[in-house]
Amino acid sequence: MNAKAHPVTATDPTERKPSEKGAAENNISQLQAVIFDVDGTLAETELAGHRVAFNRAFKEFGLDWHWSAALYGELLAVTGGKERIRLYVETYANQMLGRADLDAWVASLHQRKSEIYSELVLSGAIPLRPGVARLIQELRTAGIRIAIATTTTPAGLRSLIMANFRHDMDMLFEVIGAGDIVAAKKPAPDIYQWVLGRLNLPPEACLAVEDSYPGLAAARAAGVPTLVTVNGYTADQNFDGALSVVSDLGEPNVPANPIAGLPLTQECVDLNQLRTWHRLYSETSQRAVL
Ligand code: XBP
Ligand code: MG
Repeated sequence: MNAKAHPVTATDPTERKPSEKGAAENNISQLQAVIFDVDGTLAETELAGHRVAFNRAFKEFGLDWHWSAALYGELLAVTGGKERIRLYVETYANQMLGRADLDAWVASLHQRKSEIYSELVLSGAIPLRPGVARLIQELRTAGIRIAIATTTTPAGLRSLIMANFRHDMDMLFEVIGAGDIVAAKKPAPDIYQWVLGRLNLPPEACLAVEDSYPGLAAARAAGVPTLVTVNGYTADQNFDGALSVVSDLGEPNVPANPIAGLPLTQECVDLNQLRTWHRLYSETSQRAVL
């Protein structure tokens, strides 16, 4: 296990005027929004969801490709389904690189994969991870703003949310940053910057929940303190710089396990725990700039 977390760092507020600085410090000392990743964080979608959908789409397109569980783990190094198909072509099927219509062909293959994924998810095949529904409900009740920052397509997300919450995603999440809405996918910070812009909040007023190294890197590059909930594909990744790393969000009768970073002081991650971590983060940030 390579997961460890380092002390959090602050953005440099010295560029702000004193009055702005005071306002910003007030803002960041209170948790105002939680930004969730989707795949691997809300649900274990990769192995039995996206991977299966890719393989079914390959068959329909007459391809003899098969992404095993292990190969898919390698391909997860790249985020985004179209980008992942391209990585496979470049690494294992480079005879396809000669196709003049490669971009359009990849897009249509991915489009079909996305339809299959939605059907799979709507059939109820992919449940939420422990604690996800509980925490989202608690945040809603407390008036904490909730957003999404994901590389997956909006259609797939809509299906996942509909299947598990019986609500349209726009009812649950105030801001949804998904798919190709930004050009550079995680680990680039763009999707987090886009979401922060829509929330009109500084990154320090938010917490991100991620499951992977590319997700953590994206959130950190945007300045958002990040909780990591690991899963089978990501448990051995490097989580340096995470605020805290835990096994999952846990449930009152099925506690989460602490892994690294700020300690889990309760049996599961709830709003109180998030506020405690965020307060410790804000205090560290403010001390670092004094
Ligand atoms: C994870 C991803 C996604 C999915 C596939 O996204 O990298 O690309 O594996 O989804 P995140 P699409 O963790 O940011 O939610 O095929 O819809 O791109
Ligand atoms: Mg993820």
